[in-house]
Amino acid sequence: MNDSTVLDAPAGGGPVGPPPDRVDVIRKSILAKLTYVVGKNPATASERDWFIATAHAVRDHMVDPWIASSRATYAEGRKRVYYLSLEFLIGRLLFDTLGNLGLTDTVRSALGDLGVDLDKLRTVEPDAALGNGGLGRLAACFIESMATLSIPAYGYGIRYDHGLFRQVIKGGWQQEYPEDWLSFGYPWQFERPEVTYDIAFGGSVEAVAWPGGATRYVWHPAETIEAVAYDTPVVGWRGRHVNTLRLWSARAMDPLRLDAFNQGDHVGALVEQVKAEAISKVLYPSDATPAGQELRLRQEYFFASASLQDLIYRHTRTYGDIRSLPDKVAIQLNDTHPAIAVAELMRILVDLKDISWDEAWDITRRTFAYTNHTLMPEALETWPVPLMERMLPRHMQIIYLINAYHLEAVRKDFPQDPDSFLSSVSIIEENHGRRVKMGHLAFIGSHSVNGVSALHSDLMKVTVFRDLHRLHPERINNKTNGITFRRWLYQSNPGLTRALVDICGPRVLDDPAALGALADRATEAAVQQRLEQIKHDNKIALARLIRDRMETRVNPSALFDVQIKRIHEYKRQLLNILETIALYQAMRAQPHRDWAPRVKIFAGKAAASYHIAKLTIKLANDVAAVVNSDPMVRDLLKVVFMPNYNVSLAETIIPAADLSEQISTAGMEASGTGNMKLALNGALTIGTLDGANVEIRDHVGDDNIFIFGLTTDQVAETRARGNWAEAAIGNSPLLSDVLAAIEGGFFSPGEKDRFRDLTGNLRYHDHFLVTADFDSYFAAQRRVDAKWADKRAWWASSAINTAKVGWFSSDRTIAEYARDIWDVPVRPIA
Ligand code: NBG
Repeated sequence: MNDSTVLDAPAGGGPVGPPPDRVDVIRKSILAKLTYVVGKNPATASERDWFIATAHAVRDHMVDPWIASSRATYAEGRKRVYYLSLEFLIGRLLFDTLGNLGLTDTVRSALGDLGVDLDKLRTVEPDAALGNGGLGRLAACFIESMATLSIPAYGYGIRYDHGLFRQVIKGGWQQEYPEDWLSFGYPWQFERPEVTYDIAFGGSVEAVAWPGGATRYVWHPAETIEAVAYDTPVVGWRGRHVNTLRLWSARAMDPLRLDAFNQGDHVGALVEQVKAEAISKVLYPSDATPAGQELRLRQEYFFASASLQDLIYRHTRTYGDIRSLPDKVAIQLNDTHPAIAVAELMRILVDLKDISWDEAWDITRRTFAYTNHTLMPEALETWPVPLMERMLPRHMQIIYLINAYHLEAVRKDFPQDPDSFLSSVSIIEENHGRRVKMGHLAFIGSHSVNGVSALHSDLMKVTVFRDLHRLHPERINNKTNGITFRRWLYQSNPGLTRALVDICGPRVLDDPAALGALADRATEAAVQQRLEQIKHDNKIALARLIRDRMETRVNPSALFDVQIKRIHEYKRQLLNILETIALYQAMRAQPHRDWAPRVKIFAGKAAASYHIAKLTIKLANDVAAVVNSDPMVRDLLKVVFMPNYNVSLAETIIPAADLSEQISTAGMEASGTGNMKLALNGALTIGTLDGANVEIRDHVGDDNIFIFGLTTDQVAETRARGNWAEAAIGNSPLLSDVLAAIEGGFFSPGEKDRFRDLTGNLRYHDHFLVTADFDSYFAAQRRVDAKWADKRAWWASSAINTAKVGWFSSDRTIAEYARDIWDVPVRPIA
């Protein structure tokens, strides 16, 4: 399959196909890497050896533009953006890098000459999963878009030894195994052993009298470890600009205690090292569930402090004066995980750089901006005051002082407001044991606070940040999320990309607005046939994967109905499973009706400690086992739960999807980004008016999306009324039958109670309104069936989805951040 020619063509057309001399150069370079970096000869090299050699050869092509980008930034005195994120869900890099450098065909030919298949190498690259879900993947899309728009930027994060766990499904249950992305080396990164910073913890603070009556605070830490930098170059589209993803690894100051070792205490000699290095050992296994662990706070301070020290060093070396920091530096806090950086910057400015408190605060606020990614109260980080005092005593003092000034201003400006208002805007939570509210710290320490979809940003103003918003009505703004089309269209769906270039012109690769031309031709039979054929080919590829991995056969002509995302109650995979059961029962009752054949595809991981989510996975698998072995629905319905969802699996599922499930309880999904990827690839959305679904509907139009269920306001009203489940179940024979089947052990023969916790929740604590939305969802699914039956209508809608979602490019999102928050210029490609 040679699908990439179109991507290697220069902007605006021109000759295609790699020049032979270029192929020759790359071939020699790959061979040299195989010999001198990997230390193997072609006769004995494995695919992995070839991958490492190829990655090194490709990496070479990023280094000159990388250095040039950095030089130009210095020479022009350009402002830099620093994106601080505890997660970067980058996935594989080979094809993305090749595509952006315009080298895919060259490397394919060079490898072909050597008898090696580039597409096979693609699959041996480990999938770097340094993130849990949407938040981490967004960070990865953003660093690529920043490079594409030639914004000088660094992504800062942690180089976890072990990323998100590997999910294995055994007997229908999720099991977690450690992930090992580094075990064969990671060819994209440069180790920077000379770039290290000391990171301190614990100890005490001494108040020292200073000449002139001032007091200075000196922190005497109990423990110091080192942060070591690892750099991965990130090249933008068309290879114009290269930025850096700098990830920190933790290292003990001394590798071992030699005295203890020599006395025979071999384990004790290593204790310090183990403790220090635990910080970058594993990605914290949480996705919008409470963290509450000391190690997590150590991780947060570790990477915030290392990143700040690094950028301040760069700044002062270039500009001398720290006071110009906000003119030359914008720091974006990706959620509250790096929020401690607010206190750390104040400490550096006041304690180490001798800047007055007021001036330091002004610098801090003008430098930081904060993105909020969730409204769920249980996911908003707070840290117990005693833990903060013990681990970061000086920072705790600084936070108290920030809060004191903040509350003083509030009292002055809002003298008539009651104490409840003061406690609501205070950084310190006094009610459930004293805790530091990191969202409040980030809000108060930033000049901009943004949400990630229009609905989410509006809700922020009336929920979590209602009172802070009253104090600072100009601060909250919206930046609707986006996705990088390079990965989520060009690399994952080359067939569709080629069609779009044919239909919309080559400009479409550089300017997503050009996709609009497809809408004008959405009803043309030839266009529709081509889109259908591309989708069919992608579905065959996915069907093969399903057969190989799960020994289940699915029919590529059936409707592929896809829900792929973290497993969470608010995302309501359970609603989808209940509807699957209802459909199954209906099919069994009337096997000869003209049902639209469906394949229900689920994938996603549950947090290891999240009982209900894990039980939901089990239910999906148990339903799959019954349905898939029932001859009555053989050609009509299949259910598949694909294990170990990750970026690479998403790249195979998304181009093959017909229907995109975005069915969260309204008001709960901050944005969603899978919804954008699926719509771009021509899937129709079935969804609630939640997160970015609302804006997707605005773009594609009501006729090309299946909206159902309660709105945010109706959710609030329903909850206020109470007791909705009983009525919903009582009024819905379908839902009653579904629950009866589960509770009767139909899917768990011999263990009727297996799903008691799920059905019990539905009947008595249906917080996510699954029962309330069930009938409306079932009806929407039947509208899906009807449209599917009318092929012309379906493919017109599919074309319109692709045509109308160009706005969801992360280039657009990043350009908005650049203009409204960072105040940096962008250089668009088109
Ligand atoms: C997630 C939201 C998603 C959103 C991504 C990226 C967290 C805390 N939030 O709806 O749940 O798309 O962030 O903004 O992971």
